[in-house]
Amino acid sequence: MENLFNLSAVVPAMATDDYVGFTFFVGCMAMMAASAFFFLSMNSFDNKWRTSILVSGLITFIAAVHYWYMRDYWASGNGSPTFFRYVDWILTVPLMCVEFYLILKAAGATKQLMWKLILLSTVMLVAGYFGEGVYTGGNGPALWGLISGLAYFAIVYEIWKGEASKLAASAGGAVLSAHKTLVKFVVIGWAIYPIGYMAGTQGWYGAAGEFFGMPIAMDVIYNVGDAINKIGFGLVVYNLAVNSK
Ligand SMILES: *C/C=C(C)/C=C/C=C(C)/C=C/C1=C(C)CCCC1(C)C
Repeated sequence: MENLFNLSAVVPAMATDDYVGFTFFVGCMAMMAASAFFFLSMNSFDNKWRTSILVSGLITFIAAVHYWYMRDYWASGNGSPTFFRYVDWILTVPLMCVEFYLILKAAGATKQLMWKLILLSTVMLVAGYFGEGVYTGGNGPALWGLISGLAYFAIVYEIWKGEASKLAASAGGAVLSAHKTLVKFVVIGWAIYPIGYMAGTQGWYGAAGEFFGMPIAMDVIYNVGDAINKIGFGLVVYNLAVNSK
């Protein structure tokens, strides 16, 4: 009964030298702040941009909820929250694909293009989860990582050289430049994740893992990647709405 009033016994405290836990904590705060920013600014834009800004806010909000949980999971000494990490991604990455569709819709983007990107991102993430959480022995992580990587390259091709890039070129102006920036996020920003994966799983690429020092660093890499990509993506869309108000 007395424990009821002793918060430290109920809420796990995070050690001040726990730098991995700290990145979960800061990540959570950043996602919350970004969500408030996107949601509150939404109504100041023209109708045609509101859904895009709403989706930006949903991406960071879903991440904020997961980071809240993952921060706790980590602080309680459970290690890497692999399952919830992937639940977060399987919800937010398809929404990032929806962003591409939304900004290119006026230029003629089809639902088919949207579903293609969503399907590829699902393959990329399910394969990644198999390698990181299910088939973790032997060649498992390398094999599933390769399959995941192929789906990743297919996404890059589609938005950089494929149909999406042609639509962006035909739209021109602010839409084209926003599309180009989003492509850079996918090519450079998303490439952070396979590095985290190599640091956290066993495989021929072991040197990467050893250099970074195993699972601990993997979460730092993923947390930094999420902050850059989720908030950055949202800001590109926000900037597009501002520029073409
Ligand atoms: C907000 C979360 C985002 C943008 C997550 C993106 C995740 C990836 C691009 C993950 C990619 C992976 C590979 C390309 C190979 C190894 C396995 C993954 C899943 C880490």
